[in-house]
Amino acid sequence: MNEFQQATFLTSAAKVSQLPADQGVEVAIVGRSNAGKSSVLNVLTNQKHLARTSKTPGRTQLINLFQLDQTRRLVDLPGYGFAKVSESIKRQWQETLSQYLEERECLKGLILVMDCRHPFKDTDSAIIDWCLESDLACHILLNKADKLSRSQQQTALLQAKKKLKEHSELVTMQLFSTLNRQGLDELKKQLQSWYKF
Ligand SMILES: Nc1nc2c(ncn2[C@@H]2O[C@H](COP(=O)(O)OP(=O)(O)OP(=O)(O)O)[C@@H](O)[C@H]2O)c(=O)[nH]1
Ligand SMILES: [Mg+2]
Repeated sequence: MNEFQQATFLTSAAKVSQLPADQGVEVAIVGRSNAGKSSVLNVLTNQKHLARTSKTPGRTQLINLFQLDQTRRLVDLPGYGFAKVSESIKRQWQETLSQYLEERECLKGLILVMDCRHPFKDTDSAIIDWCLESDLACHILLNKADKLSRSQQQTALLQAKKKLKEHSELVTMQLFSTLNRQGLDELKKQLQSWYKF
């Protein structure tokens, strides 16, 4: 499966109005700052430095677009919930994020990355609710599973599933670790169905 390994950086945008034409199929990676969004992208594409990762939260400040082929794109969205960013920047990002989610016609699904030890924080739940209301598919990664034992992982997965208000086909969930690639095949399957590879 090397559809994802072919990914190349396409462009960065500070605003929705700067994005490339709203055509083809886009899947966006969202989540709190430091949840591991950029790391997920790198593991998925098997490229260590495609998306910048950092121990410092708030590293990804632009909408970064990666191209799989002529019509398929992956989008690394800036993280939310980073306390040290000024209020005005936070507000601006919140607006950009909601504008992207609401307006982007080619958006096929969201990958919502959460730390499996601290799921459903801040905007996470709002995004899930928004997906359910807007009929947009959302696949949740309970990331950093390597930080938990196998039994703790199962507990975290069960608890997270219980928390989902609605058991909808629209919202799916799995454990993941960018450190040891746990869950990578499951993630690829989800993406392949969205992209119709
Ligand atoms: N243990 C462990 N650490 C991880 C995992 N995924 C990411 N990390 C670490 O978490 C930190 C943040 O990862 P990033 O991929 O930069 O997170 P991000 O969500 O893109 O953060 P922003 O760009 O700030 O929104 C880095 O130090 C990563 O090495 C994982 O599965 N396990
Ligand atoms: Mg990032």
